[in-house]
Amino acid sequence: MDISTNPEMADAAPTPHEPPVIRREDYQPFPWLVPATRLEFTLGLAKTIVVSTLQIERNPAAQASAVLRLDGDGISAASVTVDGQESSGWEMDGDSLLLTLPGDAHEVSITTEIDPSANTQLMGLYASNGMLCTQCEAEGFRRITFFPDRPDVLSTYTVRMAGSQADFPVLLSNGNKAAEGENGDGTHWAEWHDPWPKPSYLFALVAGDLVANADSFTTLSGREVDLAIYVRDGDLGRTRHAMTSLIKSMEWDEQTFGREYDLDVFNIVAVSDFNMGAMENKGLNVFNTKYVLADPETATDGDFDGVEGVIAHEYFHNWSGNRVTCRDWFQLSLKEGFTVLRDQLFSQDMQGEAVKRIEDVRILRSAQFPEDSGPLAHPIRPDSFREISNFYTATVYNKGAEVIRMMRTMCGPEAFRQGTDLYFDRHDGEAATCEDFIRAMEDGAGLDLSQFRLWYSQAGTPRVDINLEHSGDTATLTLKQTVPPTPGQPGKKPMPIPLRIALFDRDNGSHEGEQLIVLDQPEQSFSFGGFASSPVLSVNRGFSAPVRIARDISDDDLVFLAAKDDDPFARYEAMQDLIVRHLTAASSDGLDDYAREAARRSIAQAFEAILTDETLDDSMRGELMMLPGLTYLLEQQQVADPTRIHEEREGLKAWLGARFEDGLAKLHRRVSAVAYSQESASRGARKVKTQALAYLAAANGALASEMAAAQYDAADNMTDRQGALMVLTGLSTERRSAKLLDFHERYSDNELVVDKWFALQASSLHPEAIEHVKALADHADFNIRNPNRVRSLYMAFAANPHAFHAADGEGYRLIADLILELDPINPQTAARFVPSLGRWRRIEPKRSAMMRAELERIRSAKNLSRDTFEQVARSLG
Ligand code: 0A1
Ligand code: ZN
Repeated sequence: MDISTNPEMADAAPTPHEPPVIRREDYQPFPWLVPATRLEFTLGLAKTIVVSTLQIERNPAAQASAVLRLDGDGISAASVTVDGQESSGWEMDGDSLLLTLPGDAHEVSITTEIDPSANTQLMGLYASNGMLCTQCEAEGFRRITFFPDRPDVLSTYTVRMAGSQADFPVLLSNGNKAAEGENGDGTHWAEWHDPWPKPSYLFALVAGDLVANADSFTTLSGREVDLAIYVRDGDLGRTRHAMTSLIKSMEWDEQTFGREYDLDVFNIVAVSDFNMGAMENKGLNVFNTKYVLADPETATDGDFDGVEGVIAHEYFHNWSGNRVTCRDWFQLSLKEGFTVLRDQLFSQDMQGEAVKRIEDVRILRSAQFPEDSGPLAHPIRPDSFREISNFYTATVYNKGAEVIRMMRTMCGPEAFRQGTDLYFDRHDGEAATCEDFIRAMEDGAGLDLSQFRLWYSQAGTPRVDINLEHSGDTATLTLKQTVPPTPGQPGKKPMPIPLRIALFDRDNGSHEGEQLIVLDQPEQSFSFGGFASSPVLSVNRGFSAPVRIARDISDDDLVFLAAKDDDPFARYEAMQDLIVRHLTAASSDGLDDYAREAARRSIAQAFEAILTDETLDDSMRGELMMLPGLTYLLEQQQVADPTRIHEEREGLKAWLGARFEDGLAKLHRRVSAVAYSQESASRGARKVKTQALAYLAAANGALASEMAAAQYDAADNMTDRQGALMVLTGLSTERRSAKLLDFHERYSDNELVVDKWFALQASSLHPEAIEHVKALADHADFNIRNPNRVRSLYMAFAANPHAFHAADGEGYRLIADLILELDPINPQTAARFVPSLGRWRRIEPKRSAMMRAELERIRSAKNLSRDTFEQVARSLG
């Protein structure tokens, strides 16, 4: 029998070259300082020569060592000189270069030669559409040259690059341009100098045939900053929104956090081949085109928001990440959690707090909650890893942001600002730790965070059980917290959980003011006087703590809150709770017809109020109309049957669609008359337009197909057109193929829109979605080397429950095959598909066994990357 199909044998087989575990507690400062670095590049797509010259001196704060260990990855040194003399005193230890040095300070120069066109991992220096660009976070710099590639070694960089004038008319690096010139032989050169000491992960270089949208910004203290967004010719017309977002971000950070920009230029470059969203390299941010290019014709409202949020995120890193960086990669949340919070607060101010908060919570629950309750759970400050790329997670980013947001909730925005001011003052120019941030918050914001530190070390989403009793004129709230066990952390301590609450008088529909209570014991009671009758509890308002709430509350009270709560998040939450409860019950124990009908009627009552409430703006109406996502629903059960939940959810959608057919059609008509703009009312109109269509499609395919085709044809923007096509793609109608064809033809020269075309089909409700995905993998436009394209087909598919969880296991096989094919090409992207299979323990036994078998099959493959190995091993763990 083939070893790959026999789990026992696979278990028994020793794993060759198991990548080592790196532990936070083993941190040691680097024995050498590198005050200055000079890099000289002779650029070519297939051959680039790099000469790096490091000024080094002993680090008085570290244990002395005569050996300088420089990290490398897949490179070799053509020559090494020390103080100008060719050296023979070096050797390779695996990928590292070791150099024994006699003195306290030296100049070390190393020459390497690399082939960017062969770099399919997109880490280090690589080629994308004829241009050269870099990605160095977290450990890509070592693929360019030998260096202490760790975030606590800060150096000033001078970069000289030379290359063909025709191929690379634009030559960019970090900092300010110092000089440039032509060589007279068809090549030219530029020299850049970045005065701010930085770790190697913030190094960047770009060389290519690019055009720029240029603008300028004057900082609060009067510094003139030249801004430029570089894109390929032809994309320039779609950079305006990114530029506006950048300028708004710069203003906002001055006003809200007192942070000013610190160079004379700020450049952004868009690349089509990129593993993540974007990268905050000092003065030279490199972006996935997805987060730069947007115009109404080709980008949805969601895309516009994505651009604004990511532009802000990367810009904000200039302080939270670059001026104050991380001591080691275990501290990643120090820069990422804080920067996500900063970008969330910015977007709240730009777009409106209520809807943005709801969206952020939805992301947390669909991406981070499952991580926290699965085999890959880890604290926001992890204790160990094998491959750091696997820790750019929703936990480090989004839960990290929630943890800092809780600090802000407990001390208020003014004290919070004092805390962040102190943090930036104290640690400017340093590589800091999460502990440094916590101390600055204690000292600057006046918080006592001794127990709160547990949020940094304990994984798992706390659960809070809530009970409200009423007797006499007193309401007593009893809260109980449990933090579930997670891998490596069987027992947990109680954590401080700040909860914003309000008690509503059920007769007059109002409350006497919101209060903040902090649950910091396993169990605690709080009493409130002055209630002649039992109040309705609104809890975790604004989602003040990233916890699961289990509340003992009637459907009637949820209907009350869904209609009346003055906290928009709490109102949304009441609606969600009502539906989650029903769908969970219906898909686990099963419901008799009477119980199902009764629950649906409660939901309908709240739904009707939402459809007809004239005080609601459409953006908020759209949020309230949204059914809870499947991932979140799956989370509610210890062991779930995804198909069953999916069917119950679709069943409810169809039932609501039928019951409110007239109301939904009327709503669709009303909002279809609203003209396109980026104003909130117009965006809200588009949101509910497609929502209405989706409900109608579940109930009355023929009607919805006609309406969707009309919406598609009438659309003067991508939000409406994509929404209509999404609905059509899920239906078995002739219009489906006609419009899909039309869409592809219309936008075939726009990669980002073609990505949408792939994703729409891979995530569709169509019963043959899995067959469509298989066919699309052979489509001429599919390219496994382009991460956006891979994600648009396979991430969308892995998140499509009825297709991915197909009863015969075909969906699991497809994803496992993809992981195996992609791993040797781009391990970072391949490893990101593992978590979809990793949830096998929480899925019903038949599917669970098939998911596990696919993980075993991957594990038994030869030469797995560190990335994929680690994720698979933890998932099987
Ligand atoms: N620091 C970036 C995220 C990032 C991390 C790794 C990358 O390598 C492929 C790229 C980007 C951010 O938070 O935006
Ligand atoms: Zn970031």
